[in-house]
Amino acid sequence: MATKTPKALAANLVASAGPEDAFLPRLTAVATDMEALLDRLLGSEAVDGEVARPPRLMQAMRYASLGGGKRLRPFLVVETAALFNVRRERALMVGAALECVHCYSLAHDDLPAMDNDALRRGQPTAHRKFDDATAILAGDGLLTYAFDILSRAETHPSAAVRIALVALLARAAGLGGMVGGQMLDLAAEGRFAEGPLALDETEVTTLQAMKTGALLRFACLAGAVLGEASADARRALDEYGSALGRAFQIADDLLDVEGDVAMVGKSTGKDAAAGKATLVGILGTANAKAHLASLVTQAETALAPFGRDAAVLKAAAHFVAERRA
Ligand code: GRG
Repeated sequence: MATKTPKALAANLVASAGPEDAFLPRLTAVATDMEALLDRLLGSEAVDGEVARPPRLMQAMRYASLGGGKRLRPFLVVETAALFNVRRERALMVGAALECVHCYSLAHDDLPAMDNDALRRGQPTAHRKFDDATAILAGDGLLTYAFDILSRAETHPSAAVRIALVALLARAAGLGGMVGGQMLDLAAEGRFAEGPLALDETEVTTLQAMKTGALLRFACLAGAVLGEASADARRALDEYGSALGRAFQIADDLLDVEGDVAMVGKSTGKDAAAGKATLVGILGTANAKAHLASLVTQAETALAPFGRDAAVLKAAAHFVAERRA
């Protein structure tokens, strides 16, 4: 399978483009900009305060973060920030920080101690390409670098805005967010001495809001923080981001059941085999699809205060629900 360039990804995603014509070109534009920005940020020259950048670690960090991915999270930062006329370069910096966290989570999730996956974005996973220790350190390096990026004046001239972004991302990514959700996920699978943790629909929804939803919600809120938006606007984007995150996870679970490995770019059929707690497993495929449709409506409704300006974000909600990769 070839590396997924922004253009190749767009070709794969055409089937799920949604009703808004502008959506795919705008997603592709962010993916192209993100590639260039991450390439620059992950250069071989040490920056002020660093001692040196070990080449093997740099290569692994670049491998885990460049040359693939839909860049949906940076797209959401850029497009929510655009509602408040935030300069695109600033939103891209926040998108790059968020993508570093996302790519770290994928590299760590693929490790033998977690999901033990061989394939990610149509390529060997980071630990298969390098080795376990290097993949762990590459993930650690990406996570730490995210906060370096957020701290830079290039991200926003206001230190208060930068601190707000740091706190929001730390909470989305950590104990009460993605890492906490991953812990619950492994516990539900029965990875620990206590045996499998049985979860009902509400508990699975909470787990997913943490594991996957928290970073997507951050992406939508970050635009409002960058734009120093009103409390009402923040609330609206928070609701949009939460519904989008839930929709994303159900769509991901459906892809695991119904997806084609060549299109999805990672192994499929693993959730049921591993005994993972999913809403598709609890509700059944048909009910999960109905729930997914209602979450798309919720996401669209939350955007009402922004009128036509939010058309591309509405299209994003459809894309998330209907994507094939
Ligand atoms: C290891 C701390 C830690 C957390 C892992 C995100 C996560 C938690 C695990 C990934 C497993 C997984 C497949 C989750 C489902 C949702 C998800 C994050 C899918 C991948 O995101 P996409 O589709 O990927 O946006 P691309 O490749 O487009 O960036």
